Amino acid sequence: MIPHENLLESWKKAAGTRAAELVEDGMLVGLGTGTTAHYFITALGQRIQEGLQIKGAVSSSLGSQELAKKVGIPVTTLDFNPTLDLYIDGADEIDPFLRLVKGGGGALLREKIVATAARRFVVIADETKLVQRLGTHCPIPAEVVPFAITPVRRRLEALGALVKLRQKPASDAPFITDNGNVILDCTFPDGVADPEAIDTAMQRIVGLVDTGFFLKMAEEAIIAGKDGIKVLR
Ligand code: ABF
Repeated sequence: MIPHENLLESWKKAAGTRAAELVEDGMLVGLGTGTTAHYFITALGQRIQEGLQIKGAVSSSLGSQELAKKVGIPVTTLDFNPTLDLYIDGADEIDPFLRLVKGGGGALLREKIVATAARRFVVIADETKLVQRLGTHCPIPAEVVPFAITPVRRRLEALGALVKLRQKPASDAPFITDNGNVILDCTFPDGVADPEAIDTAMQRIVGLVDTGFFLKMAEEAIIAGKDGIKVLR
């Protein structure tokens, strides 16, 4: 059953707020993207208003950076601070091995760059994001150089994917990422039985910049749902 929207929002807020408690004085923090990360960033801003002093935060999207500035979080870049202490971000799907699909918001490449710059990545989500098999509820996004759309699409189809060029909401124009690329959303009809193998095959396609698979990256998940908050490791 799909939870009522208000309930879903309260779960996202609970996960985001709990994650803000992980931030300590002097940390360099990675800020995720999406509605759950939005609650985290807002809660972190609140803690900073109350006296928490972090060294700085790197955002995984221009949208998150704007929000961070608005709520008083000191922003920095990976050029000044290439190693972060902690990255907090949402996900579209989380499997029992903490393998993730991300990129529903289109920020997958920067999210992966920030995630790999961090010593610790904690994923935050409501319980509707938990799946037994990745690719069950959402497509696997691939960020692709616009020049290569057609050859990349053919190679993805040869891997068994149904491929759709992502469009801007309520428009015929393609969605363009913060890096000037497009997104090809790849649906695997029975989900993805072997994410590592499919990820490796996708990554080999020239012109495909990165995939929305985040494998062996998150070490912890804060999941909020009808029974409260659970931490998965
Ligand atoms: C980002 O936001 C993405 O990687 C993922 O697609 C999405 C999750 O969004 P939400 O928290 O709004 O469900 O983290």
